[in-house]
Amino acid sequence: MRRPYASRAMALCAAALMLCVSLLATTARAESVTLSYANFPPAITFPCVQMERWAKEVEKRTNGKVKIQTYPASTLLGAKNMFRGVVKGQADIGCISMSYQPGVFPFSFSCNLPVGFTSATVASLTLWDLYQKYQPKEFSRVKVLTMFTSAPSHIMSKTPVRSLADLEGYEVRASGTLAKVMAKLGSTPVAMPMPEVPEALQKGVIEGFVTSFEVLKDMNFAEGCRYETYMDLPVYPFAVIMNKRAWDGLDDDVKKVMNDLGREQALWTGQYMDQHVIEALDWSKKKYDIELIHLSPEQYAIAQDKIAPLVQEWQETANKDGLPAEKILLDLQALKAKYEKEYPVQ
Ligand code: DTR
Repeated sequence: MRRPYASRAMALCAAALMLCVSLLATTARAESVTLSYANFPPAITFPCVQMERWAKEVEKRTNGKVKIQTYPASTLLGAKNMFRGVVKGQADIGCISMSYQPGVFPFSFSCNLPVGFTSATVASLTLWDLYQKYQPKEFSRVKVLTMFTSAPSHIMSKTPVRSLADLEGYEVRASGTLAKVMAKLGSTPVAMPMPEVPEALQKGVIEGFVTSFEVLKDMNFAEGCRYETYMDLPVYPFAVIMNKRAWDGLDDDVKKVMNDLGREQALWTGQYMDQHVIEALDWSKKKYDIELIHLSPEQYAIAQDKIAPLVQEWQETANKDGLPAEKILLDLQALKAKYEKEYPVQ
């Protein structure tokens, strides 16, 4: 029995409406996607400052097609579960400090060694170029969007460190290779992610910590740690990683924007970091009258000699992990020399 005309017309209208809704939804999907970007330290610190810059650039360069919802200060994922969280898709994007997971990132630790980096700019470009060349398997489960490093590390402490003797048994926060560095110098390293340092200082668990100077301002450490000892210790490597399924779901034009940003963001972050260290030291001197301490040339040389063997130790471990360690170190030194010429320290 044929249905009355009216009900056939209503069925057609319903089908047309559903088609419009699905077309609108597809267009909307094609128009914009929002990606979550997790970060672990406070919003004012340099890993989060670079995150906000990257997010703004992606939104601008994709004409608003991609929006980035940022989550600083471990509000979505913390330092210790960042890598696993991104692999599992709990965040689309995340920033990791490889030094928090010794043994997991043997390749990245090449740039966490006492190899003489004098700036975050040179170290960041070196790390990025090495990653591009070697494509290490430690990042095979994610898409790496960019990489960068801290500036060289020094000691910031509640009590002054004026000689290596002052480091004997000295409880100091240091992660990754910097923990081994501090042990070689006779101190007692206590490894923890940066966000845990304020409480450890306040509770007296540590007397000081080792990292780059900008945290004197960014985390107001200058207030409680007024003694800063120049040590020219290794930088800390970072990577910004993306969940592979989220990456695969992006349109090709968006992937091109993000790929083009990779090296640019490494350079931007390195240059920001080097400039911000200068600003932070100036700010800390004016606000808290910090004391900048230089070891004697003899003590400085002894310290550098004590930690130099860590390079050979990494080489042996990295070879066991199947990495061409000697080749990586030769490339590292060549890239470092190239970028020191291109970006001389001010
Ligand atoms: N201390 C190293 C690297 C680092 C240097 N500045 C910051 C600021 C916020 C987080 C980490 C860092 C580290 O703990 O990874």
